[in-house]
This record gives sequence, C-alpha cells and structure tokens, in this order.
Amino acid sequence: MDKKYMAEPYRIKMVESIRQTTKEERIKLLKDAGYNPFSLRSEDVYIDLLTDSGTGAMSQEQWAALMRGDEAYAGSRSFYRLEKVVKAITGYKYFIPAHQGRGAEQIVLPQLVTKKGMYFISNMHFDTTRAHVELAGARAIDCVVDECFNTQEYHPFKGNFDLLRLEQIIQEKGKDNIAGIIMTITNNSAGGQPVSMENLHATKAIADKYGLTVIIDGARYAENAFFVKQREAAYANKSIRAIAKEVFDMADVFLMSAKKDGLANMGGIIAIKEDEALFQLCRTYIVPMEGFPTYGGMSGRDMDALAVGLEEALEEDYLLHRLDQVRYLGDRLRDAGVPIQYPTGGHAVFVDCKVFAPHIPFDQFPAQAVVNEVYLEAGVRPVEIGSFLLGRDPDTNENIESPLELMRLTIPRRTYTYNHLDVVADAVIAVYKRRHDLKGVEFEYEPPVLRHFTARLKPVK
Ligand code: PLI
Repeated sequence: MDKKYMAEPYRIKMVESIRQTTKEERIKLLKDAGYNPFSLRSEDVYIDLLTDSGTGAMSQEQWAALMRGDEAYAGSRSFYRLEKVVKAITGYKYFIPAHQGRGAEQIVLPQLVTKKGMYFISNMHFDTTRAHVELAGARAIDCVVDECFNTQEYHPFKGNFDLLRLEQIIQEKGKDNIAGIIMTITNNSAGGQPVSMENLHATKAIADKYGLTVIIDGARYAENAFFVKQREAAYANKSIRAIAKEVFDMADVFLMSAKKDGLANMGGIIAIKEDEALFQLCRTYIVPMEGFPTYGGMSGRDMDALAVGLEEALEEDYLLHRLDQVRYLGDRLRDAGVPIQYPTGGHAVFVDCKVFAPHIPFDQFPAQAVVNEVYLEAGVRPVEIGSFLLGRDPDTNENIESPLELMRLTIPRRTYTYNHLDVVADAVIAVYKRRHDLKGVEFEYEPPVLRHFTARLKPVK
C-alpha cells in the first residue's frame, strides 16, 4: 500500500485546549493513580488514546441535530428518526435503543441463554461482552484464526473466524449448548482487525448448518466494511452501505456500541432482524434495566445526534482518512523497529509488548508497564489489552495468560491531527529505546470483576 495519507476531510470549527505536564508532575500523578492510567484525570493527559469510545468529535450537523432533540419519554420524534436510520442501514424489522453497547448486551445475551452450561462462540469477545456472557451463566469461547497471534506477519483479515475450530467446538459442545455465534467486527481485542466477507459468509453457513443464532457485535462495522472494500477484490466497487447491508443480511441480531461508528458520545443499538419473540422479550427487560423501549437510556438529543452520526460514519472520505491516521502512526512505529500488530486495524495501533518487553512475565503485565512509561514520557495515555485486562478464570480463579500482550494506542474519531500522532510516535519510540530497563507491575488492590478499570498497582521491586 502507498505511503500517502489522506488529509483531514473537515476543517476545525471548535477547539478544546489540552495541556502538557512536566515529567515530575507525571511521576506523582501516575503514582497517585495506582499505576493505572484509568484513574488519571483527563486534564492531566496531553493526548488521550485510552479509547475511541464516545471520545470523537461531533459534526456541525450532529450539533444541529441535538437542538432538534425531542425529550419525550414515550414515542419521541427523536426515537422515530433514529429508528428509521437504523432500519434503513440494517434492513432489520425491530429496533430498541440502549444507553451504550454493554446496555444492549445485558438485555439481549441473557435471552439467548435458555439453560445451564451454554456457550457463546466469537472470533473474539470484547471484555464487556465476555462479562455479560458470564453474568448470563454462559461461557465465552474465542475462535479466531492463528494468524491473529503472529503480529509481525501480514494477513489482510486477522479478525477472521477459524472455521475448522468453530465447527469442532460446536460438535464437541453440542449444538443445543451453543447460545449464539458473535461476529465481532472489527475484532477490537486483537488489533481492530477486520473480518472478511468471505469468512462471514462461511461462518453464517456453519451457523445455518447447526441452526444457530448469529449476533453481530458491530461497534466498528463501518470500519470493517471499508477494509472489505480495500482488501477484498470482489467488493472494490461496492458502496460501504451495500457492503454493510450484506453483512447485516448474515445475522439475526445487531448489537452496537454507538460510541464508536455511530460517531456519538453516548448510545447503543439493539436491532433484531425478524424474531418477534426475542424482540418482545427485549422490550420487556429493557424497561427495568435501561429505560422505556423508545429511549432505552438515551436522551432525545443523543438519539438525534446518533441518527446523523450513523450516516456520516458510512462516508468514504471520512473512513479513508480514519484508517489512514491509524496506518500513519503504525508506519512511524514500524519504521523505528517497534513491534506492532501488522497490518494496522481500524481504530488503533496495537504494540506487541511480548516482543517489546519479553523479560516481563505475563502476570507482571508487560503491556501495562509499557503503557505507564509512555504516559511518563509524554503525557500520552494508551491502554493495556492483555493479561491485566483478561482477568482470572471464573472456574479456577487463576490469572489467565493472554495470547497477546498489547498496548493499544486508540485514536478517537475526527479529534487529533497527524502532528499529535507524531508526538505519540516519538514517545513510544523513546520508551522502546530503553525497553530493557522496564519493570513489571503487581497488584495493590484487585477488584473481582473487570479488574483493569479500578485496580491499583505498584512497580515490582
Ligand atoms: O463501551 P460500550 O458499553 O458502549 O460498548 C461495549 C463494547 C462492545 N463491543 C465492542 C467490540 C467494544 O469495543 C465495546 C467497547 N469498547 C470500548 C469501551 C473500547 O475502549 O474499546
């Protein structure tokens, strides 16, 4: 692929000041935060690459739409405007809003767990998805291609399902014990890596063979569609909308954190293709958990902003620039020898910290150690995606060793410029040069669920 990167397809109309701190300040701030950057105040972060979730900039059309927001509890105009957009994009019959992705998960996943001892199989479960699978009394099995774990080797679709294993798992566990197949597009946890259309069709064929429900976890479905267009020849001339529609045709349920490819700061989507009984169950349970089915935890303003954002996220110029920003940062790091998940995915550059700091054992969280150093270096806040995040086995309570120890440099949408990404690259490269001196971290306090959010750590002596 050429080394040109698309310039911003927008101009800046409003700015938010960000502040650089001194190294001395950051040493103290990080210590006070228990060596867990989740506990830093964002005002103490210069460039915030913790997440691309709800952190993007809205367009003038979205801000205008906020003013249209109709704050009715039941049956607002905002709800019907959003419903129309969701139905047009997905082609599905039913739509319920939720306050964000995990809200959608907590409503839908338990409805599919009809007895004890069931499993969801995904290319890779996101952490909240895994948590809701487990809270629903089921178990989560990841089933991604091996190429995903070889970060240095090029593969265009590292998010793909391992089709042979998928069928083996179904046969081994018994089809009646499979609650559903979750297609996570893009595959966040392993690098925002796309899943090919060919692989989605093959996965759907297996689901059909065994009569299984297919769920799309589509927080970044538009980015996935753009990768399909770029990397799968048969789709080069298809529109993003048509590619996305072909993907939706293959599933029964669409769950979306609208804080990513909805270009919204808050929101979630439950869309159901045609299963009326499932829709009725979700409509029932959403009321006590998220809110009345025509707002599901969202305000009218947010629903209107999302209705516009969903359309903008399908624009090709926007998507090309988005993926080029990620590729730019990845190329800068690769050129300096920093090991990253290659090729870069849709929303972040993932640095391979098993290769970066091989002297730190998995239960001293090598990627967390690198994350902390990058913050100390330049006030940049990345996030760990590795053994620290993965947590403990729910049956044995042992630390699970993640196959990948990644530091995610997550790029918010329409927010930072290429100059900011240079600051990030320089910081990571500086830490890479002194990688042999890095030390691991250990727990001072470990919460029982989703520990990475609120744990306190300290450097290993
Ligand atoms: O953060 P939520 O509750 O709106 O969405 C949960 C969620 C579900 N699926 C996937 C693939 C996600 O990436 C996801 C949230 N991701 C976050 C917060 C992230 O930083 O990647």
